[in-house]
Amino acid sequence: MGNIDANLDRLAALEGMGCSRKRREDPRFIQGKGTYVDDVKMPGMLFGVMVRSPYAHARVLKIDKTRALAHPGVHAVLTADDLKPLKLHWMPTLAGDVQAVLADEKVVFQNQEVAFVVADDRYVAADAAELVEVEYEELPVVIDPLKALAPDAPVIREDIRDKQTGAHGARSHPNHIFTWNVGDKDKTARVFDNADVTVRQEMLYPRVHPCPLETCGCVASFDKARGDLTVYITSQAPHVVRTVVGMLSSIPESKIRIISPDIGGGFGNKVGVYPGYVVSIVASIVLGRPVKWIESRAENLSTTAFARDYHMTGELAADSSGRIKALRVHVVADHGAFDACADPTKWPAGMFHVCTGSYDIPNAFVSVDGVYTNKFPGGVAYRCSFRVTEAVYLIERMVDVLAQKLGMDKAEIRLKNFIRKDQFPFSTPLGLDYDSGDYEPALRKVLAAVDYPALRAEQTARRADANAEWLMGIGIATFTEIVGAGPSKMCDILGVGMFDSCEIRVHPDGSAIARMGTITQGQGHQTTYAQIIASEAGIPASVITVEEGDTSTAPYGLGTYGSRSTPVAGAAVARASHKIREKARQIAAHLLEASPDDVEFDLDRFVLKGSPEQFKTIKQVAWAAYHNVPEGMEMGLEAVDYYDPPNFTFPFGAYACVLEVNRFTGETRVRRFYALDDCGTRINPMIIEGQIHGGLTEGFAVAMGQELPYDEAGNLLGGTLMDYFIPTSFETPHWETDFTVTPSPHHPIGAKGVAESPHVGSIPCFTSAMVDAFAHLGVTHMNMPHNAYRVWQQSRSLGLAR
Ligand code: MCN
Ligand code: CUM
Repeated sequence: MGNIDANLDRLAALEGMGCSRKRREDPRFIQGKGTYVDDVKMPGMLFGVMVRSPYAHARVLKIDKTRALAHPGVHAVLTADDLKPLKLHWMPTLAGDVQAVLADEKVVFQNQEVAFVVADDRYVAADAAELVEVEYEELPVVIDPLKALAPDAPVIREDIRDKQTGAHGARSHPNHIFTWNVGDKDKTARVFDNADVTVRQEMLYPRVHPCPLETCGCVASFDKARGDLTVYITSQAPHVVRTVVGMLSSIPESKIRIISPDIGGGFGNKVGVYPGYVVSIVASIVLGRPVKWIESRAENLSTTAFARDYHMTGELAADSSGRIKALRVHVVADHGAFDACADPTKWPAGMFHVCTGSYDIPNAFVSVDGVYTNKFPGGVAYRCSFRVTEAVYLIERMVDVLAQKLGMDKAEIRLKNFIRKDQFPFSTPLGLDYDSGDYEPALRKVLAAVDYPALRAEQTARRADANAEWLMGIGIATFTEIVGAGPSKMCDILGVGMFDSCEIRVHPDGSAIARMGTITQGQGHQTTYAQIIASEAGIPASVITVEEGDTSTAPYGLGTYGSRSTPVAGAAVARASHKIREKARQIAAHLLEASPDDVEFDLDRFVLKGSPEQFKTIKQVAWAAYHNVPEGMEMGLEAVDYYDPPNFTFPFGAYACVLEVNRFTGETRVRRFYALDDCGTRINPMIIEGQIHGGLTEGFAVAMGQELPYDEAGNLLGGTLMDYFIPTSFETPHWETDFTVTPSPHHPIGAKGVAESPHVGSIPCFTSAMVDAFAHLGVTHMNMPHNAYRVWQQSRSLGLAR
């Protein structure tokens, strides 16, 4: 008994995987002691402010900087003409397109970067920006992506008007970016032709924005004497920024240091390289002084990486029993005026082809047309797993629509079509190989938890009551996520494969530092990576420092997005830990004067097999590593691992939502939201729950209120927080969470990513519940956002409200 207690004490002291260790980063943050980019102050630092276009599409006839330059405190006003000799007026995007750094002869979206004013402080720069006189000639505007390919549509990108092929194949129109087809078109068509039942539904996933608390920004500092460039930057991928800056500037990467300090939320908004970064660097090189640029909220909401804007049409074919036979999808994807989608996969619609979802659908065909419009660029951001949000929304909506047509229950149709546990690994008709899953128990657990039959009975009673003011909607979503970009044969950024890395150094006293190629923006990496090392190498998490974000110290890595940190870098941590453990075992054997084969790892020590009283702790081994190692072994105890995963990981979940909808006002109340997630091996249950709460809250925001609409002239309506919905604790529902554990078979510790799942899964669940409130009246779909005004309109159109 005593032994077991002692072992439990040793286990607890490690704070390894499975332990809800408190977040190590929070004491700093809650005391206001974080260091964000805007906290960085350098001697002689200047400030840059952008001059932006008021028009969505216009020729730039003339830029007069005279008055701005004469303003006291102004050091420079940069325009495209100044960048031209440096060949920096255009830059490559992550999607194989080019983007104007500063407008070159024309502007193609409202708030596009036109000039950059550098001055002693931000106020002076802002005043001087007003003095830059730009003469525009307005051009006709294309806002609706469905009209972008019309023969007479205005040409947005005159720079590539005659380019017949883009980064993803043939282009059919000057506003056309790509057509991406996946699946078997003819076979799918035949199944549709012969199906018992087919359904078709158009839906819009509106343009939204992740709106992180901290906007984008940087401090660029070029040291002329040393020829070194240092950039503090809000980046989710600092090494990638270094490589891009190296390519653009021809400064060797060894002379570039990119530092992502604390980041106040990224959510995919901080993956790309933005004009503000580039011009700050140029300004610093030109002026020889550090230059800071920080976006305003409005600039962030109207120029840097939005999300979605997917106009989707889905079709399902099924037999009369509800067995799905085929899926067909067409998408018009609005990428804005430059294709700057932060999508590192080789597919132009990212992982959209996960849209067969959790279901065994034998035939599928998907076609996506990417188009240019006069809106700001982006598309991949906001807990999206590279278009999985859109894919899951589509299939979950379609399955609901089919159930309605067949008069089937929406839980039943899902249970009928799930991929079964014994079918994994499962190859989908669109070419993905799901690693593991166990969908049915997950949904059954949720149905039991919310007492689904009772909810349906209550709803039936409510529907029967003609005077009921509150309608009741029940939503279900059972989703399959795809995270962990990625196998480098499928994912790269500008040619760099998407491995990730970890370097661990164990110091003589047994404490350690782990340096990572990823960068936390709030996900708690400093806490959780240490837990993996604790479990896998026996070093207590409390003495492990985790460092990220400085390219001069961290091993090259591709950064944090697409919930890839756990599936990719987490695997590198485990494997580096195993290397440490193996070397330590050899040293322990040497100290125990035993053969390494007779020595085994046990939690925090190395034990002589058969005599557990004879052991060396990892702490003792660490000390020995610096003075007493076996003959011929290098001193020191460190390891590095670069991990290129063999496949993605496929987390999944089952969600249920109960919504109360006021038929007179359109007001809604989330009565219950139950989220069951399966992310394989769980490293820190508390952090997972926090991530899920965050993702659900953002899902609620998107489903219920967020959108970035435009008027016909290309003016962004709602690009400030006066209009853009950010839920506070007041609006946010109460979340109930649950889990199952289905490890990934190919990940060294069986872990899958989790951070985006709640966002991906909750949004269709909200819509499912919203539509369900009106389903008995024949409604099959309602577009987001489900704000009170729009819901009231729906209610009124059905005669339920005045
Ligand atoms: N985790 C775990 N066990 C697992 C999986 C994850 O304990 N099986 C823990 C990890 O150790 C990590 C956290 O959960 O501390 C998230 O891990 P993971 O799912 O691997 O996702 P990433 O760390 O790669 O985070 C990226 C993801 C993305 S793409 C967006 S968008 C998003 C999100 O994280 N942006 C965020 N969550 C965010 N949370 C905060 N606070 N801020 C953001 O900007
Ligand atoms: Cu798609 S948002 Mo996250 O990948 O940073």
